[in-house]
Amino acid sequence: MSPAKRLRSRMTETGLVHIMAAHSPFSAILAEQAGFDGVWASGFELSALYGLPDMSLISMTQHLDMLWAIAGRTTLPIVADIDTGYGNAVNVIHAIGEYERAGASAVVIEDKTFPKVTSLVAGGRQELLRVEEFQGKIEAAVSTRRDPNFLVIARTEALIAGLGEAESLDRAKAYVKAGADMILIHSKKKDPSEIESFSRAWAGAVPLVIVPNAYPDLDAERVKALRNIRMMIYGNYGIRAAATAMQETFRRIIADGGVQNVHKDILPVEEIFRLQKMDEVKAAEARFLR
Ligand code: SPV
Ligand code: MG
Repeated sequence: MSPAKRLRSRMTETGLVHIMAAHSPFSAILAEQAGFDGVWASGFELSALYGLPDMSLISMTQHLDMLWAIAGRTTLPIVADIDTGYGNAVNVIHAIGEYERAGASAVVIEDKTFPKVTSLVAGGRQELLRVEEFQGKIEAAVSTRRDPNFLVIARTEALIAGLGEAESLDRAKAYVKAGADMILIHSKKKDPSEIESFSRAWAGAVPLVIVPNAYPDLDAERVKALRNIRMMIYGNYGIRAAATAMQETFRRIIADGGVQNVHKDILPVEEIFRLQKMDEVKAAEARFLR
């Protein structure tokens, strides 16, 4: 069964899949071992990994290279964050072909103009595309995919842009008409009221996706009660967790004048060997090195 088919089946079986942000093959390995249903090839996380803001500065090639590397180290389905699709509908056609070939099971395309501005930043300049133009991009994505199980998820940033629920609902319905398999509704409000209200008002034919980065209180139990959200993406938790650990450890090493204290508080190198599958290398050495 293809990873895309597995992702769809898992959504049907469990009613809600949990997708963890990954910015590297290593973080995808950790997500798989923790028990997530899939990984989110996050634009925000990869931008941060390069020390850059999430403003369309990372190229499609950089993102694709990382996705390809991730696909080589995890069996989990990969949901690719392709931002605005790197241009117009023609760019989307090219992108879908490349992302499917690289191993993605789904793409999320957002209805902002290129270059985009990261969604959660206070006072961000948020400009949305005309609905008809974005519909063309969704139609282009749907008609390009080869695997019918490959998900095309349309993301509306209407709430992020401050355009309100009615505009968000209208846009989401228009994107479903264009063939979107799911709608990602994003909000930067610190509480989940916008998302809960949208979800209650949503009578569309397809299920919803959320990214509870700004409103962490909306947990799986509350999400299930809303009944039409089938995917939760933990959009920046990988890089934030990594940054927390590195910041703290690096500070302590400077403060302590050495690693004598921190070494017992971080993973032993043997655990990294395990994650790197050193045992397989040793077995190959024993078998083939003559
Ligand atoms: C990402 O992780 O790249 C996202 C989610 O798109 S957010 O940064 O919250 O917009
Ligand atoms: Mg993103």
